[in-house]
Order: sequence, then C-alpha cells, then structure tokens
Amino acid sequence: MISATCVAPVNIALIKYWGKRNEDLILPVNDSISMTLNTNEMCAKTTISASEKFERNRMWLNGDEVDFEENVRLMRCLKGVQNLVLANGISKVPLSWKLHIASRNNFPTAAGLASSAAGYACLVFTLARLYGLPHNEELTTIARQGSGSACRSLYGGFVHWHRGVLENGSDSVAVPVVPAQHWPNMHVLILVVNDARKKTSSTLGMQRAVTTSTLLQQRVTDVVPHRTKKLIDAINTRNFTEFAEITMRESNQFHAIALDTFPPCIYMNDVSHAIVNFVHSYNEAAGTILTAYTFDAGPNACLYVLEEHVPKLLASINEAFPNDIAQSVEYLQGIPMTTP
Ligand code: 2P0
Repeated sequence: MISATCVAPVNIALIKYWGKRNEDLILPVNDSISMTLNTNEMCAKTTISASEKFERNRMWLNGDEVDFEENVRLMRCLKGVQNLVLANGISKVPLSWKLHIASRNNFPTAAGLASSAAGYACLVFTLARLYGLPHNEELTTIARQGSGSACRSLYGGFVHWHRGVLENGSDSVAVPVVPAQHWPNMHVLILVVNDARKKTSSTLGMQRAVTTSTLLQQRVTDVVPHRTKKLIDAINTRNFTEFAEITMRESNQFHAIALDTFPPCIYMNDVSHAIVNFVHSYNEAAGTILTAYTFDAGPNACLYVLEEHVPKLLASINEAFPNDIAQSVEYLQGIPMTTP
C-alpha cells in the first residue's frame, strides 16, 4: 500500500467569482483574485491510500462514507489527475490500483465558509503527490473542475484565477500574484455571524444570476477587468487604502448582483449590514481606511486589517456587537500546500 497526506488552506475572494460560462468544465465569466489563509485554524486534510488489494474507490468525508464513483465532480478530479499521469508517462503508483480517500476539514462549525475550495484543492494535490506529479498550473485546471474557487487554494499569498478564453478551459488557470511574505502584516478577521437560515447554494445562485441579472453583464465586461488591474497594483505596492476600497466595492457589487437575481439571493443579514456600517464609521472616525469588509455567499464577515491595527479593531467590534457574533478568528496569510 502507498499513501500520501496533504493539508490545504481556505481562500477568501477579493474580486469575486460569480457566474459560469460552462457548467461542466466550471469556466467562470470573469477573473477573480483571492488571498489564501494560513492552515492553523481552517483547512482540509486528506489522506489517500492506493493498494492492489482494494476492490473499488471509496471516500470518507469527516468520517462518513460518500458515494465517490457516483459523484461527477470527484470523478472528474480523479480522471483529470490520472490523465496527467498518463501524459507524464511515469507514476509512483499503478493507475489500476483503487484508492481509499479520507478527508476532514476543521472549520469552525458555524462558519459555513468555503469548505469546497479547500476540500477539492486538497484532493487534487494529494492525488498529485500520490502519483508523483509536480505542482504546476495544470493541477489548478483540475481542482477548478471540482469547485471553481478550489483552483485558488493551490497557492499561498494572493492568487489570480484567469477566466481564460479557450473553450476547453486549459487557459482558465490560477497563478500566484505575490507570495504571503510580500505583505506579511496583512491579516483577516472572520466574524462568524449567528444565522440559521438556509442559503441558496453558490452553484445555484450563480446559475440564476447568469440567466436573470441585468447588472451582471456590465460587471463582467467593464468592472472586473478594470478592478483586477487596480487590485494587483495595490497588492504589488502594498497600498492598503486602494486595496480596501476595491475589496469593499467588490463585495457590495457581488451582493447587488445577488439581489438583482430573480428570485433574489439574499446572503447578508441584518448583522452583516450592521458590520458594513460599523466599518465605514470606524474608518471615518480614524480619518483613514484601517479595515475592509468582504462577504461571500453567507452572512459572515471577513475583515482585512493590518496586524498592528488588529487589537483596537477587535476591541471595538466586541463593544459594538456584544451578542451577534458567535466567534471571531484571526488569520494570517497562507503558505502553499503542505505535506505534514
Ligand atoms: C468566490 N464564491 O470567488 C465566490 C464569492 C462565493 C462568493 O466561489 O459552483 O463553491 O463549486 O464552482 O467555488 C463559491 O463558489 O462554486 C465562490 P462552484 P464555488 O470565492
């Protein structure tokens, strides 16, 4: 029996991926940019064993068995990696050997955050390690076919997922912008907002947005290309003010598109909106931008803040929201995938 184990981090989008132009290949309508978080608190960990004695491929997610062979996205990732192995011509493990895959994630239970991104990134990376493939751009095209945002979790630091133009998706790849060390004092505070309501899944929400939102097209053709360039400049020059404004405008536009979808997708709740107001008041009182919010397809807030400003911000949040925030967790930027 041969085994490999890897740990993969979560990533939080600054320029949001929302909408596919090809559902099967998971090709996005626009570029996106994210920051990878460190794996101390939130990550996926996957162990894959291969043996000539295993009779079929099996998978366990947090201890429960899932129907691996029936799951299109999981099978696409396995086939994608195995095709790369065939093209490479050498493999540490015979492709005929069946696999047992055990995956766990350690996200704060209430967080409801990006579990699929870390999960699929981890699956693809662990498969690559098992078969002896190098870490390269092609792996991001495979992780993308598990879950779009997963392609960005294959790198640390800031990452750019290019929408690409080719129909087969081979140029829809994630590439690093800068490593985490470039902006080491950039931290993220995740505020877990109490909320029990079931949200529309991202997959369904973006399908509906593409077919019904009249605002989406302008975002795709005009807004995102411009913002992507400006954000990369802000990251390269460590310009927090510019970075923060683009990030907040992006979050707001993504939720405006969600509301413009019919029927609408309402992801933020009253506490989320109160956090938006809090951040603008906090920055105004400081006379400069000290923190920026972003919200994904749920009510939880991610606040970007430089390390030196974290204690004061946390104290103000605790004072302003004594009851509405279940948990606040601070993250540093992430390093690339690891093999413990
Ligand atoms: C993002 N989100 O860029 C955006 C912002 C949520 C809001 O990527 O259908 O779980 O599996 O490709 O990757 C969530 O979408 O969707 C997402 P699929 P995914 O992070």
